[in-house]
Amino acid sequence: MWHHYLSRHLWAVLKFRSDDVMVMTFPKCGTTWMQEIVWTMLHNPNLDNPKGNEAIWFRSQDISLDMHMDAEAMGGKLWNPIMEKFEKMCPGGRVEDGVSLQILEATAGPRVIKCHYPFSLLPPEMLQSAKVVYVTRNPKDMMVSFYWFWKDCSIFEYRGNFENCVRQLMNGTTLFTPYWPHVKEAWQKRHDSNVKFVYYEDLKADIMLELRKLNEFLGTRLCEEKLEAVAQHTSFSSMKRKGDNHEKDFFGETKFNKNETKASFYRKGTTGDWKHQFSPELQEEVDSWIEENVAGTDICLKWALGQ
Ligand code: PPS
Repeated sequence: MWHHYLSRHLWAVLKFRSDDVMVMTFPKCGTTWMQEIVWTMLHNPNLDNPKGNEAIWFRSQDISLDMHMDAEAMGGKLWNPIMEKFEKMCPGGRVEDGVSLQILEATAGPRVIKCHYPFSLLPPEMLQSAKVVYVTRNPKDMMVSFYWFWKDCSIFEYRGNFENCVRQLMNGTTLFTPYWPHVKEAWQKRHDSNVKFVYYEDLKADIMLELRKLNEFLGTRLCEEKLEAVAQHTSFSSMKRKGDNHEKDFFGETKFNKNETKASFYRKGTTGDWKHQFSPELQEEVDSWIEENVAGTDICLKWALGQ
């Protein structure tokens, strides 16, 4: 489905620009956090840009979202709230030509583009112009986050349990899998001058250190005081406070079954939550999967084993 969609629409329409910044991730690894960080550094360093009050999902388009708009792929169900917003943002636009793409075309630079596709599905020449910030996370925490998102977001109608979800992620039978090639392709490109490889765990451990590195990578030249302000503005509590109100705008009333579960897109925002979710047997299985896949590579994820 991806290849069909990509060749039919995406690369025919999307032209990368020299000031584009793409936030690329396997889902649930810290995409939204990084989108807000990059957008704020580029567009709102004084925290006075009124656009900053809009949901990040409207300021930073997701090029992998259009795939979900395919009525057939989603069992005929379109993301209505997004479509309504799209009509306002892009009058006269045609859904079948790619919603995010048309909004992106009309977006003033520097654009912050969200993407869950791996490098191998992107045109190689992209890196001659656009910069890519790739974020990854302990795969076990990604799995927990993935599960709760699928379970609580009513639009997916996910009926599996945690183990089912983990197995689908491991055997590559769910959206955006396979996981390993996604991470490994980015890892291989980590020394490219237009690529910044970031760990969610490093952002959690020392946000200022990571912001200083991003400042250099993006060429934003923000002083320490401004970086401090960005750190505050993009902290989990700050993003959750604003973001919980934005969820309805983006996903519509039915998105999370809030009354039953108090669920939210901004769920916990921590590292190591997997310890509360995995049985010892499942942990062993996932650890073996990680071990097998990092064997023979220098990819830095061995620290995710055991613990
Ligand atoms: S998505 O749907 O793929 O775009 O999701 P993604 O944004 O990649 O991942 C969602 C998880 O990131 C957490 N999150 C944050 N953590 C720390 N700080 C900030 N500011 C932040 N914003 C979002 C979010 O809570 C999800 O993780 P879990 O573990 O589910 O809480």
